[in-house]
Amino acid sequence: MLRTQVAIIGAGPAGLMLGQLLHNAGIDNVVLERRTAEYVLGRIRAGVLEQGSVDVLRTAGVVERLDTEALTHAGIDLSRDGQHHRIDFKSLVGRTVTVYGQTEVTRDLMQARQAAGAASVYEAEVVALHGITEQKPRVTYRHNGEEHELECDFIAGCDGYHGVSRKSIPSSALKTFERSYPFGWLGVLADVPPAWDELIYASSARGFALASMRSPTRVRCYVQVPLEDRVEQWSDERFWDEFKARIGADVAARFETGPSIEKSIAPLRSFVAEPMQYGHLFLAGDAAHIVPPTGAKGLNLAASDVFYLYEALLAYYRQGTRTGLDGYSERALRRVWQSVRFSWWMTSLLHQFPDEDAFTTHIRRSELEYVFTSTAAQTVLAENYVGLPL
Ligand code: RFL
Ligand code: PHB
Repeated sequence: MLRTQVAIIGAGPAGLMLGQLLHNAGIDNVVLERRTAEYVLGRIRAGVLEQGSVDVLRTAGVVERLDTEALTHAGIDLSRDGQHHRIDFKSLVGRTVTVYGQTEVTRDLMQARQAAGAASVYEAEVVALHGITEQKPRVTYRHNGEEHELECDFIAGCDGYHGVSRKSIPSSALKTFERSYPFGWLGVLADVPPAWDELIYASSARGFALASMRSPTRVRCYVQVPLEDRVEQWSDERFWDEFKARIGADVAARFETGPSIEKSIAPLRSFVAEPMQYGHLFLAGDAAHIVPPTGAKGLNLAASDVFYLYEALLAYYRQGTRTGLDGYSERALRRVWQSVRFSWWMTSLLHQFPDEDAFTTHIRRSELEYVFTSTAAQTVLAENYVGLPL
């Protein structure tokens, strides 16, 4: 049987960030990932990092490429029916965000882990967690057609929403909170220069659209679609026509589109599981919570969870204190709910809700108007978007 100090399930950003922080601190860990590294890198997801997340990556020593290639954005554009309003983070709260794809974060972390010689097993599906409440928990996983066992002090469940970790907590010990939204986001990645300097969050009568980017030569764009829609129904041409109709005539007129290199639909949902720990198992990232992408918080919450868990494990191995570990869930959840609230608010503010009554539509319009005209309201948005302190 293999043995390590911390068994990390999942090589998404949460698992890889934790692995690097622990490795640098001399705490032995093994990362078990169900998919291949290439598959993990092929999933196109988030694109915006809060300063706190960049700081975590800096602590992990994985910022060399980020420091030269990432884009710094000092604001976003909120538009309604093609009318643009800039939310100036720099002047409102004195902070900025970093535009750098989740794929790049993951790639950098994978390379750093490989260079450090830390153990990762890909195509290793964890099938069960054993003895979570005992001194020496174990995880069993399937790799190359054989079953293997890994014994550890702690298990970090960084295996996303569909992983086994959360499901291993007895349902009597877990409370879940959920809200699904009646729409999804259709996203397209394309190698064309963005016709916008900052991200545009666009509310329009046809539905929400987001103009984002990955680099000066690559865009990531989204449109709100009905839940029933399938990617096959959306040719590139149809997507770009719809995107242009929502984003504003000025931007549409100067934007040269190109063929998509990735296209996918994701449903929007809020989900929280409490507590984020059980015995020697600690959940981090999407394993414990999901937010709709409108607030750009999913990846950033993974980073803050991991940072709290890292501090707690460090205190345990360096000073022998358990207080950090005991308080992990409470500390992490406080920040999680702030981001859940903000993501829900941004989603409610900017999307078209089918079958909504006229009163609610008026309230939504009025709220957006308030954000456009009130510095106080803009400050609230900016403070949350750039990220609350860790
Ligand atoms: P991840 O990235 O899902 O990684 C979990 C990893 O665990 C592996 N795994 C297992 N490994 C071994 N054994 C098992 N039994 C396992 N079960 C699962 C999985 O293969 C996977 O590699 O979770 P993590 O690390 O917590 O990171 C969280 C972020 O990925 C997530 O919050 C964001 O990407 C959310 N998100 C978005 N956030 C944004 O801010 N902006 C976006 O545009 C955005 N788009 C998205 C998204 C999440 C999506 N999902 C989860 C459906 C689009 C999608 C489609
Ligand atoms: C992205 O670039 O994929 C992105 C950016 C901001 C969001 C969501 C997604 O709020």
